[in-house]
Amino acid sequence: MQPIDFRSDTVTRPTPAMRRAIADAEVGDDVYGEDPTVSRLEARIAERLGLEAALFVPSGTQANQLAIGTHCRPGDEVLTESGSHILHYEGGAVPALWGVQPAPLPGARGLLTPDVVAAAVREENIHNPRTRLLSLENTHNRGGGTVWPLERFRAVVEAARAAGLAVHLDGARLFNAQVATGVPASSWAKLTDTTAVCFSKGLGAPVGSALVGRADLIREARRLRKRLGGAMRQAGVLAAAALYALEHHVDRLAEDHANAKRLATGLAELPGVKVDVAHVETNILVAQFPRPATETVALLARHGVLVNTAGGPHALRLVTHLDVSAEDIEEALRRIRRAVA
Ligand code: TLP
Repeated sequence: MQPIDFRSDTVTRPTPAMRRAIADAEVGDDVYGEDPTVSRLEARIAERLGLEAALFVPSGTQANQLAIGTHCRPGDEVLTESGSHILHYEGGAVPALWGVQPAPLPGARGLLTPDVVAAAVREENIHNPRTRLLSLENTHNRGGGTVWPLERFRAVVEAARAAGLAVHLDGARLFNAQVATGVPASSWAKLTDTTAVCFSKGLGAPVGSALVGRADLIREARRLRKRLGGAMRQAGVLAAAALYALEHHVDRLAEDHANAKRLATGLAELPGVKVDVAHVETNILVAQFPRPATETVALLARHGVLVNTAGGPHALRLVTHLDVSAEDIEEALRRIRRAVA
């Protein structure tokens, strides 16, 4: 039995057409600035997001960390929602790499309010860390794929600006937010100093992310990328996949969103399973199952459905993507129904 894999949208494999784009890529040594495909990708993503410059990096984690290292100095503080990826899933990098203190703020499904941000900014005083940066996430992963409504995002950014903070956006799934709302990704990005986007999530590229932002910040991030060992040579083979993904895999994210909604509706009909179907906005859903989460993960795996835990004792995360079809959703629901019967 072929497993149906909802662990993450990172598990996709490059399509035959993407593999052809990879094979045909024109390359050079990007450390010398001589890889035309990387340069094209950096120009294209900066333009798409309405920002000045971009840097191609191996991972979303590195894009976020380069932003923090660029905006902050040791002893500074970064404000971020308490469920954010930079707090939970980046190996403690914020303090480990930069000597920066993260301040977790209370949010609702990953979203903050201007008041919460304003209240968290510390006054200038020798006792206090300097509050330097606000880091937001759109869509919000642990929040369940939540999209930031643009006006709320703007209000929160304004609260940060009023306090003199820089603003970073972890937009690993920013194109999911675009497709779910019809609001261009640039509308959020243009309000930030730096935005990270991933090509290796819903867009289906095998590797790669970008840090996009003001030219002076991206120049500094380029230095830090070298320091972290993230400067790559003939990386055009990877950039070609990202370019292909940007061109061909953005609009189809709507299918992933429809599949997630259908999956949520089917799960909500199972005895003891709780899913907030109305809050499934993009390609991520969080469901509560009656048994402890790790037990359910193992049980479903035995029935050919792969999922991840999602933080809470009973919470599971299911993510739809390019390699899961509408038929796979129906088959997965049959398998899950059998497993929990
Ligand atoms: N998230 C992964 C895991 O790390 C949890 C996943 O499977 O969802 N920002 C956000 C919002 C992310 O969800 C991720 C990946 C990243 C950054 C980091 O990207 P990578 O994995 O490329 O370092």
